[in-house]
Amino acid sequence: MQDPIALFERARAGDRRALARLLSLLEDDGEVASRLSAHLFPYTGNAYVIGITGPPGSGKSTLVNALARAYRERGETVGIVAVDPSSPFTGGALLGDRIRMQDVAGDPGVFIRSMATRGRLGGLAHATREVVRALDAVGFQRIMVETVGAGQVEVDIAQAADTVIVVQAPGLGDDIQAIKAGILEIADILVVNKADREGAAATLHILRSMLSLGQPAVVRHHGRAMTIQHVEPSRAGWSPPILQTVATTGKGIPELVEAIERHRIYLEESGEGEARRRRRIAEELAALARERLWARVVHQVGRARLDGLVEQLIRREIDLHTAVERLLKEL
Ligand SMILES: Nc1nc2c(ncn2[C@@H]2O[C@H](COP(=O)(O)OP(=O)(O)O)[C@@H](O)[C@H]2O)c(=O)[nH]1
Ligand SMILES: [Mg+2]
Repeated sequence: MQDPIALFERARAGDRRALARLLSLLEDDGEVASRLSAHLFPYTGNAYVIGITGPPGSGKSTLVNALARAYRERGETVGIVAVDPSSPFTGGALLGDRIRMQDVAGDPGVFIRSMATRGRLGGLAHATREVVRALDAVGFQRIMVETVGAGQVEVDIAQAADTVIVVQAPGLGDDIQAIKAGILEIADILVVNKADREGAAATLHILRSMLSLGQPAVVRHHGRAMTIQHVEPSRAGWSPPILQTVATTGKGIPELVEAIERHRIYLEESGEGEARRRRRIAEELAALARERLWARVVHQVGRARLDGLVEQLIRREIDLHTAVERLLKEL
């Protein structure tokens, strides 16, 4: 097997095949991945990460392509990670993503990585973060992570970004259910893409009114005006703008680039960026520690013993707390 550290050096020097191999090693998890991850960690923390999430077909990939072009024009290098948990194979949607991004696909300053779950949804968020860090470590300045905004894992992945863009499009996201799933709360910037389509104004209106519910509202109480704070503290000082774009023609893209820049400056000046990074790495540390500890429990105690405890729990012969205490004692 190739020396993973040498692979990293080659990837840093611009060898794209080495980079692809490197990412595969990281995705495979296990001992080599841990060693690699440890080795590249000191090189990370320089890229600006943008998460793009929203329903399938809203134009995320087309938007990513347009943004990548804009950043390339400014001389920045771009890493793109397309995550599709719904696709167990590297086919269908991911191939579509590549087609939508073909503008920038041949550009040496752009690297596109597609990720599918391959049946390990739990580890997808972690694997994506490792891949993003690797792209950061080899020097990509802007990293965009595209996810389908469907479930908790996708939300987790998007939230690992510095700026989170939530994309909606007329006719897709109008149904409140689709918008509600916690996705609006994580948006730093909202985009109504396909603004050339009928119904864009209606989508914009729905988003505006949904968003305003989360903003401080002035109400009258016993004749006096009172402000009700609904916003979470971290959101104070930043109201997510709602932009309209036509990703296929590039309309609205300069404004989107500008909004991302304003958000970046806001994060920096308010200290919120630092606070977010701190919170995120603490969460990742806890998640990884939990995973490792559990793996140790399974290894040392054994499946049979665990099955036995489950059996006792089912029969109510033992309670959860006692079961955990026993497991910990057996370590
Ligand atoms: N009319 C119109 N079509 C768009 C726009 N943006 C993307 N599309 C088309 O919508 C389809 C889905 O786009 P895609 O980027 O793959 O969406 P994703 O699933 O969210 O990544 C493609 O056929 C795009 O060409 C837009 O602004 N206007
Ligand atoms: Mg896509």
